[in-house]
Amino acid sequence: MSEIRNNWTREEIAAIYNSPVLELIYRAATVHREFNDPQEVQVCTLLSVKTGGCPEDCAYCPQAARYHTDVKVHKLMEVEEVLGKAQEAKESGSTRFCMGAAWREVRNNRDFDKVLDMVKGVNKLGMEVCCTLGMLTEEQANKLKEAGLYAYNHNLDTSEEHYGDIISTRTYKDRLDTLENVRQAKISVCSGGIIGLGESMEDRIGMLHTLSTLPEHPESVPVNALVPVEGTPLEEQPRVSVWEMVRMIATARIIMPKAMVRLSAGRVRMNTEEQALCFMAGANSIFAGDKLLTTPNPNVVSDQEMFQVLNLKPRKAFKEGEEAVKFQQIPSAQAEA
Ligand code: SAM
Ligand code: DTB
Ligand code: SF4
Repeated sequence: MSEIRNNWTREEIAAIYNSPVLELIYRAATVHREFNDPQEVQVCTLLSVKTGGCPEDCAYCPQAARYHTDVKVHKLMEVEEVLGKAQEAKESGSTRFCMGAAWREVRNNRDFDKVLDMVKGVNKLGMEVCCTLGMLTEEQANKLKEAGLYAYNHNLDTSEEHYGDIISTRTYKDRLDTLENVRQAKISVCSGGIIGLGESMEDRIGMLHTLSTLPEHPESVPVNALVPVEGTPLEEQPRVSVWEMVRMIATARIIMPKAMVRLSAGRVRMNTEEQALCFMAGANSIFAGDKLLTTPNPNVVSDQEMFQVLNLKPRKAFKEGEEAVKFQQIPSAQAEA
């Protein structure tokens, strides 16, 4: 039985990351089976509840006010409208609903009170409710927990060494402090990063090292492939190869065996076979719905078809409670294998 370790060294992680790719996938698939049901994949839906106009300078992000992108600024949505979207997501088979806001940090104002109401409402629907709102204080994390927040997403994005080339308006330590505030409030931690930002292999290993040596591993680790957006400094970045995605996912799976490893942004440019390799390598969660926050994502029907072809089943909310069977049962989906 593999053990859960928080003392991985960079050298150990590099050796795993650089092992022959088919051996790497085999090892990750083996570890995956020790801790998780390999057929089970969590289906999450994202909603941008406050879009664009962000004061930060994250080089990849279409929502930063300083870059000229096609994203239309939208103030915080109304609670009822958000709950309607959550209900729709639930009906299409999602069990986790994640609300994102283009904020640097949460402020103690009326908008935050509104977000707390959204959290309460989504929780009542029986979905796992997640938010990604930027930096949080301990007190704000406690308030979100009281409102029923299940998980909080705050990505490290890249290694500490590469961070300054991507974001200058806050520090790596700010990110880690927020993760600590989330952890102390007993909220499930979701933290991962992006590949394709122009980082080196050492940067990828550095990020995985930081995540896997936190006092507790994040419960959820999103691996995003950069979606290059026109108008951002990274618009011209070349596409990452599926093998790089597979190596990241497999390494994350091996060093953080119990985490949900999420195949996040970038799926629109991957076919079913490529995504199957990622599931084989231990990915066990996706975002569903034709939009991530502002960029396109595969539509629900094509994902339902993929689940049927690959014999995957959506994971239930909180691992119990109401069953989400709809996602895999659509009469039109033909197994095209
Ligand atoms: N403003 C908050 C923050 O930065 O924490 C929450 C929203 S922010 C859009 C959430 C995450 O989305 C970022 O940390 C980043 O990892 C990811 N992201 C943003 N733009 C992306 C892109 N173009 N491609 C891939 N991932 C992206
Ligand atoms: C994460 O790691 N990826 C999601 C979620 N957490 C919030 C966001 C991806 C955003 C991709 C760019 C966009 O759609 O704006
Ligand atoms: Fe703002 Fe978040 Fe985008 Fe950075 S990633 S610019 S903090 S919305």
